[in-house]
Amino acid sequence: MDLDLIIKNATIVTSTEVLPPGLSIGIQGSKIVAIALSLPCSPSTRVIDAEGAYVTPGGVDSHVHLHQDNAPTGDKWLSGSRSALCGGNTTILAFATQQRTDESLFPVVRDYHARAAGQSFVDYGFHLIVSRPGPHILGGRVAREKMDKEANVDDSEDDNEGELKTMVEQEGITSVKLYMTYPAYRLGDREMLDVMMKCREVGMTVMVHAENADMIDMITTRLLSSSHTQPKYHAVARPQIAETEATYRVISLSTLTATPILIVHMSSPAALSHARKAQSKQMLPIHAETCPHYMFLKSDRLAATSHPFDGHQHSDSPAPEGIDDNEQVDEWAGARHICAPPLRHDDKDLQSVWDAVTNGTITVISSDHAPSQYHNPLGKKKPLDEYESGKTTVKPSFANTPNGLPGIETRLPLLFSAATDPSVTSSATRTLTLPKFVALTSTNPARMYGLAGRKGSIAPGYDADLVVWYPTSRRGAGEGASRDEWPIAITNDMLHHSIDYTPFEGFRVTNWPRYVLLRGQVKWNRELEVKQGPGQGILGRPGDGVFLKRNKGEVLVGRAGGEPEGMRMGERESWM
Ligand code: DUC
Ligand code: ZN
Repeated sequence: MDLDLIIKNATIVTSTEVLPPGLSIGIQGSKIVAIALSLPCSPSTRVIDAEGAYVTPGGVDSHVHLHQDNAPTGDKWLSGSRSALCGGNTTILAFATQQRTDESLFPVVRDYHARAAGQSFVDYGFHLIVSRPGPHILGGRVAREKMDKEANVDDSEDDNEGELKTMVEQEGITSVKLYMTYPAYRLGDREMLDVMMKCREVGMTVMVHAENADMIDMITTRLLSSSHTQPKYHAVARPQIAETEATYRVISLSTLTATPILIVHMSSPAALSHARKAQSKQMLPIHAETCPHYMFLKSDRLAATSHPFDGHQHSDSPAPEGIDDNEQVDEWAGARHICAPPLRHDDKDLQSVWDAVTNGTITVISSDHAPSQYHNPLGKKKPLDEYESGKTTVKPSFANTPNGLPGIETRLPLLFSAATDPSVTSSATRTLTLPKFVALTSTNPARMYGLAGRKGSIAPGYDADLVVWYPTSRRGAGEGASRDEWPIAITNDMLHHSIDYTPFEGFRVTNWPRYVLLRGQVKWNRELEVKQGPGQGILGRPGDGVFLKRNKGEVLVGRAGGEPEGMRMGERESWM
C-alpha cells in the first residue's frame, strides 16, 4: 500500500481520548487508511511532521448563515467558507430558507445550490428552514386533514408523501430548522407539531430556535414607544424568560410527538436546566447547542460607544496593542453585538453555559455565523445612518438592526485555546477538555447530521479532514517570521470573512490551526500566511468543497418513544 501522505509525530485527539504522542496518520487519496507508530514511506509519499502537536478532526460547523436574503451585507459562500477553512473547519452546514411565499421546497433548494456551487472552500450541506409547512411539504396526511376540515371529506386517498421525504431520500438534506420567533419564519405550536411528526417519520433532525415571540413583541413595542431604542435595549427586549418558556414548550412538543430535537444557540441558565432535566431525569432525546459568544461575551457589549470596537472597555478582554483609547464616540457601536438570543447580562449566565458544556447538557458548539457589516448602508448601522441623513423618519432602533454575529473563523481557536490553556478563560470553573472540544465541535455535529463514518473523527475510512495545531516547541518567542509570539490577540485584519469587525477583537488565543487538510490535501498553511502576508496561506480554491448528501442523523442523547407523564401505555398509538 503506497501512502500519498503521512502526518507523522502527531498527538491525535478523538472525542473520547488523547492518544499517546508520536503516532502517524496514513492517507491515501482523500481517506485516512492507517494510524500507527510508524508507516511505510514510498518515494512518492509526502510527509508532514506535526512535531508532536495535537491533531484534531476538521471542524464541523453545523450552524452557519451564508448568502441569506435578510443579511445583504453578510458573507456569501466564497468569503464565508474561506473564513471557515482558515479557522480549521472542513465541513459547514448552512441554511436553505423557505420564504412564506414559497410553496414548494424544490425551487428553494435549487436556488441555494446555485448560490453555493463552485464557491465553497470546504465541504457543505444545507438545513431547510421551513416557514410554510403546507401539504406539499408534509404530504398526504396533512393534505387529507386539511380537506377533511374544509370540505368534510373523509375518504380521499392521497399518495403524496410530501417533499420532506424526498429531501431525505433524493436530495441528501436530512435536517430542518424551525423558528418559534421572528414574524417572517415563526411557526405556531400546531405547525411545529405537524412538522415534528413528519420529521420523526422520515428521519430528519429537527433544530429549533426557541424564544417566545409574543413576549419579545410586547416588550419591544413598549420599549420603542418610550424611546428606549438604543442597541442596549435589544437584550432587555429578549429576556431569558422568553428563551426559558419556549425551551420548556418545545421540549413538551418533542415529548408529545416522540421527536428528537436540537435546541440551537442556548444561552440561559433556566433554559439549560430544562434541557438538562429532560435529558437526565426523563431520558428524552433533547440535544442542546451553544455558541462561543454565549460563553465569552456579555450584554455590556451592546452599550459600547466607541469604535473600533476593541474590547478594551471590558475587564475580561484587555486592549490589544495599538488601539487608541480616544476613539470617536459612536452611540450605535454596540449594534455590532446584536444577536438573538441576546448576549446575557452576568458572569453567572456565562458560567451556566460553561457548566452545561462540562456536565454534558450541550451536544454541539456551533458558531451561528450570521454576520452583517457595520459600516455599510445596508448593514448594522443602517437604521442610524438613514435617519441621520434624512433618508427616513423612522427612528433608529435595535429592532430594525440585522441580528447576528460573525464567528466562523474564531470558534475553534477560541475553544481549542480554552481546552489547552486554562488562563484563556481566566476562570478555574470554565473548563473544556480536549476530547470534549473534539466531540462538541466536530464528532457530535457530524453524527447528529448524518455524516458519521465520513466526517468528524480521525480513524481509518474517514475523510482525511484534519487540523494540525502548533506544537509547544513552535510557540516560543521570535525565532523568525514563522514563529509567533503566543498568545496572539485576535484582530479583524487577520480574519478572512468579508465583515468589518469581529466581536472577539483583542481576545488572546494560544494557538491557531497551522495546517488544515480537506480530504487529504493541505488547503490552509498558516506558516505561509505569517511569512508571506494575508491570503497567502490559503492553498485551496473556491469549488474545492463539495455538497454532502447526508444520511439520517443519529440520536446522541436519551431515547425517543417514552410516554409523556400521565399518558397511559399505548394511549398515544390511538392517534400517532
Ligand atoms: N439569531 C438568529 O436567530 N439567526 C441568525 C443570527 C442570530 O443572531
Ligand atoms: Zn442561526
